Amino acid sequence: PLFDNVKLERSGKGTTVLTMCRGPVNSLNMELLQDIDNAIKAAEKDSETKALVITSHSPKVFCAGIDLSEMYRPNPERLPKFWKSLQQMWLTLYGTRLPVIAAITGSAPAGGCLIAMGADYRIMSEGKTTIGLNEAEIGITLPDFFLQPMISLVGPRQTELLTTLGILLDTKEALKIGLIDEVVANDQVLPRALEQSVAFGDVIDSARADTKLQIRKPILDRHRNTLDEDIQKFLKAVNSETTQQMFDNYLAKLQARKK
Ligand code: CO8
Repeated sequence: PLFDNVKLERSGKGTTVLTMCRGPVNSLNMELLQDIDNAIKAAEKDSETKALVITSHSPKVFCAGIDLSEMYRPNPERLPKFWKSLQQMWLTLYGTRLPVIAAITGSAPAGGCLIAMGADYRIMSEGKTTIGLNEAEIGITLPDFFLQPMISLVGPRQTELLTTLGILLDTKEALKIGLIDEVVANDQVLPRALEQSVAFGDVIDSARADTKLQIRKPILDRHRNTLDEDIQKFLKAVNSETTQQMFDNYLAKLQARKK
């Protein structure tokens, strides 16, 4: 295989499926972020690929967000490289000319929601799954590039309400406010995503992609122009003892929930 943490497969009819497969929950460490970035670039270069579906190997979890071990008592040399790989993956995903359908087979908190928001269309499985930006629950301030795509999808009011309270939405609520576009049975998520990808892939490419990027340009430019500022904020936050203590508490809470 080309990548350790993602599978990239043509599915016929011009769609390539990118499956995140970093068990158990696709938490985003540097290697997974780099693999997602490089896999999207590989799909872009493939002349047979007209659309991309992004999904998870797990029927329960789409992506658990950032791997907390990258930020908890971090390796100081790796930390900036890790964050750069997230910034870069985001530029590639949000800015790709390919139409991207997120086949959200399970929960998508925090960074998992970010990946879903990078897509052009979101299909999520019904059930006990949740999606949203819950960083406030941990006690960390959301980076600007997490907020902007949510504002663009659900508007400033809903974004402010949900992110300041750190709320994760169930699929019904997420659908109602437009954070996702469809809810289907778990085993129908991928088939529906493939169907929808063909609909996007069939539109005259230049018109579709140029229009998409025209809409996304202000957000992409804003991110490109503040990469350094964003990394400094991140390093300052993670390197503070207060943040580290909040991670202590949050990790204990996650463990306790399982008992
Ligand atoms: N990072 C690392 N490990 C994780 C993460 C994670 N994000 N999420 C889960 N795991 C681990 C669990 O600890 C567990 O490990 P073990 O089996 O060794 O105890 C294993 O993965 C399986 O997890 P669960 O048993 O909890 O699996 P469930 O299927 O019951 O639940 C969930 C899956 C819903 C994904 C649940 O694990 C969960 O809620 N995880 C936490 C999600 C979260 O809050 N992520 C936030 C990350 S922060 C972020 O993405 C953005 C931060 C950006 C700003 C930074 C500025 C400072």
